[in-house]
This record gives sequence, C-alpha cells and structure tokens, in this order.
Amino acid sequence: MSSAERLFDLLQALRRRRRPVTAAQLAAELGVSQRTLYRDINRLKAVGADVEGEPGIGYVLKPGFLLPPLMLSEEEIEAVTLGLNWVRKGQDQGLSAAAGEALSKVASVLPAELRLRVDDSPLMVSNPWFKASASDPGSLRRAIRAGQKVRLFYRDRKGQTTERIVWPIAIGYEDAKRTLIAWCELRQDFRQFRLDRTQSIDCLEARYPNRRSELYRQWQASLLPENVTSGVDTGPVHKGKERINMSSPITFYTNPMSRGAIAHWMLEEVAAPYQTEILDYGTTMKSEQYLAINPMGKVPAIQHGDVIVTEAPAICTYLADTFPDAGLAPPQDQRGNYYRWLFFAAGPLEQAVTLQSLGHQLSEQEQMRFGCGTLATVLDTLAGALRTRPYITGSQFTAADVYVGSHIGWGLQFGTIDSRPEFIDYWNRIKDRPAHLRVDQFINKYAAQQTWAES
Ligand SMILES: N[C@@H](CCC(=O)N[C@@H](CS)C(=O)NCC(=O)O)C(=O)O
Repeated sequence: MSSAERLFDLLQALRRRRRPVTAAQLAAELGVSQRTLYRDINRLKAVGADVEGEPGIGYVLKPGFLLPPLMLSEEEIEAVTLGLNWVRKGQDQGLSAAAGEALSKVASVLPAELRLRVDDSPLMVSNPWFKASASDPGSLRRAIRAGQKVRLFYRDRKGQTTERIVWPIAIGYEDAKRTLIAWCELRQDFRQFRLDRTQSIDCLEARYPNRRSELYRQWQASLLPENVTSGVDTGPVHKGKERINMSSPITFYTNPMSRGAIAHWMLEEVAAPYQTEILDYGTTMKSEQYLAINPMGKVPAIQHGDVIVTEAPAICTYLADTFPDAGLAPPQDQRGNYYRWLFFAAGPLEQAVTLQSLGHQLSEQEQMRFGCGTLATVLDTLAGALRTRPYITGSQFTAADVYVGSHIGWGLQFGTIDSRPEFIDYWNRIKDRPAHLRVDQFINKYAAQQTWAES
C-alpha cells in the first residue's frame, strides 16, 4: 500500500468517528505499527487536517477538513451514485430534487474519465412500487429537524380515522412503505405510523420538550421488553423423572413470527412468570443446546422445572392444568368438547389447511385415508360447532379457544380459511382479550426491532 493510500485510509478512519480513538485501535485497524501511525498523524496535521489528541489518549478529527475531489474511489462513486439514484426515484419530491442536484455536483468535481461512472452507471434502480402517501413527507422531515410537534389524521389497521398529536423522531424507508416513528401523546408511548395511511399532516408551532436524539435512544431501548433474551440459555435438561416445581420459572422458547404466538397467548392468560428466549430460524433453533429441549428444532417449547413441553396445543393444555386458578380448563367431567376441539384443530384442521395451501387436492381414496378428509368438511364441522355457542367448548373461554382461535385468526388474516360469519364473529369475540393484545404488541415490537434496531 502506498503512503498516500495509507494517509487516505487514516483520514477516513478518523472521519468515521466522533469520539477520540486510540492510536493502538487505529494502528490495528489499518494494519500498521503505532510508530508509523504517529508519523502519519503528523503528516496529516502538516497538510492542514485539524487532528486533536495525544498519544495514549486518542485522536479526533475536527470538522472542516475537506477531501480533495479526486479522493473518491471507484467503489465510492458507485455507492454514492446508486444511493442518490434510489432517492431520486423516490416519492418525496424535495429529496428527489436534492438527490438529482447532489448527483450532478458529485459528477462535476470528478475528472472526466470518472464522471462517466456517474452519468452512465451500470447499477440500476427499479421504479418505485411502494404505497403512495397523501401527505408530503418533506414537511415531516422539516418537523423532525426543527423538533416540532405534528398533528396526524391517521387511518388505523381497522380502517378508523384517528387524530393524534405526535413528536416525530425518524422516518423509516422500506421497499414498499414509509414509516414515521414518533412519540404519541394519546398513547403516551412510541408508535409507528405508515405514511400511506396518513390522511393529512399539520406541522404545529409547538416544539416537543425532549431532544430528538434522546427520544430516538429511548425508542431503540423500548423495542423489546426486558425479560427477553436471544439465543439458547437452557437450564439443566433432566432426562429422568419429570417433576413440576411450581416455584420454578418457566422458560419459553419461541420466535415471535411462529406458532410460538399461541403458547405466548396462553402464558399471558394464565399469568405465569416466564422468561422468553427468542430463537432464530435455522441457527439457534437447530443448535445442540436447543435440540436437547426439542429434537425437532422447532418452536414453541417451554421448560418448567424438569418438565419440557413442546407442541403448541400441548403447551396450552399443560398450562391450563398447571395454573388452575386461571380457570381455563373445564372440570374433568366436562372435557369432551375441550379435548375434541383441541385435537381437531391440531390434527384435521391444520392438516387440511396445509394441504390446501400447497395446492394439493386429495382424491376420494386419499380423503378416506387422510385424517382431515376435505377442507370444506373440516370447516363445515368447525363452523357448525361455533354456530351454537360463543366459545368452542360452550359458554366459557378455555385453553381450547386460545388454540382453535389462533388457527382461525391466522386463517382469516392469510386467507387460508374462508371468511364465514361464524369464524369472523368468534374471532372478534376473543381477539381483544388483554392477554392476546399484549402478545400482539410484543410481536409488533419484535418486528420493529428486526427492521429498525441498530446492529
Ligand atoms: N407441531 C408443532 C409445530 C411447530 C412448528 O412447525 N414450528 C415452526 C414455526 S411455526 C418452526 O419452528 N419451524 C422451524 C423449523 O422447522 O426449522 C406445534 O404445533 O407446536
């Protein structure tokens, strides 16, 4: 590496940081000795870079030192051109125009042979296909810069329009949608608002009291509740006799985007103390430690003292029996419907829906052999039961409703179960239970964390 390249890399390493960085760190990062690094720092200072600091304490580059125009590498030109072209094609007219301007400025300071890399970039950006927003994102960006409150007229998931005063702190850009992240005065919590669902945005004179950076930090910290960890932190797995120790904490293994949501709902219903371990598909879910819990490498699973339970319906039943105060298991002599519909949903319903989603039509011969028969018969049977009573076992909500209801709720959402009135009424009856809403909120936070948390 030439000494000019080395100096350039050092300058970049300093420019990336706002806090002092030690010579040892810089030397390791750039692959040079500390002696060379001290010499290079002095050479940078000699050409006018305002590098503050001392050996042993750390260095920081003061703003204002501009790179000569030629110091953009070919990779950097491609990165800048691609990024600016992406913004130029966006829906925000202000940003789009600014990106066009910035691109021509970049091109104008490059030597002719490199200018072509901007004008004739081989890296293409597709035409946008995100959902259009009725409101101008530019006004939101200005409100964020100025720390101004904003009045939103917003259509929520149920299609109802609500008016909110919010403190905007960031806008998230995803492929298909734009999301405003803000503190909501109504909810007294952070909320995300899809810009395609906003009907109007008024920037108010009033400023919000906190610093934006502080609110942003709080929002990042709020993305997952505290009793959640990632990875597999298993307690001792006993191969011998199972014993329930009621005082043992429950460890709940899940991924929020999975059938784990069913077990989670049940845990919330029985109000048992539990610790959540989030496992990732294909990695921690297939780790040696977790295979000792569930050799299937699937979630959900719970460990309660020495007892391990896998399979969502089994977890629901186990929790209902183990925490009888929650009143979610019918008395022993009234469990016909309870067992029947739990097993019906875990067997025929799940099987028929899965076959249908794979596009597999069973022949008449196969229908006799497969436990589910046809999806139409399965749904007729289930709808017939729900027509006669509010909950799947009768007049009381039970663990069977957590399980059967979850299947129906998903089926309606993803279109794998017909929107029959019996199913819609039943789902509306149970979906706003506080325990279910808490799980919903957890899943939303997890989804936000996956999308927006800083890595
Ligand atoms: N029969 C199990 C099914 C569990 C299951 O298939 N879980 C999926 C997520 S919904 C899973 O863990 N898949 C990961 C994998 O198979 O690698 C139950 O009802 O709990």
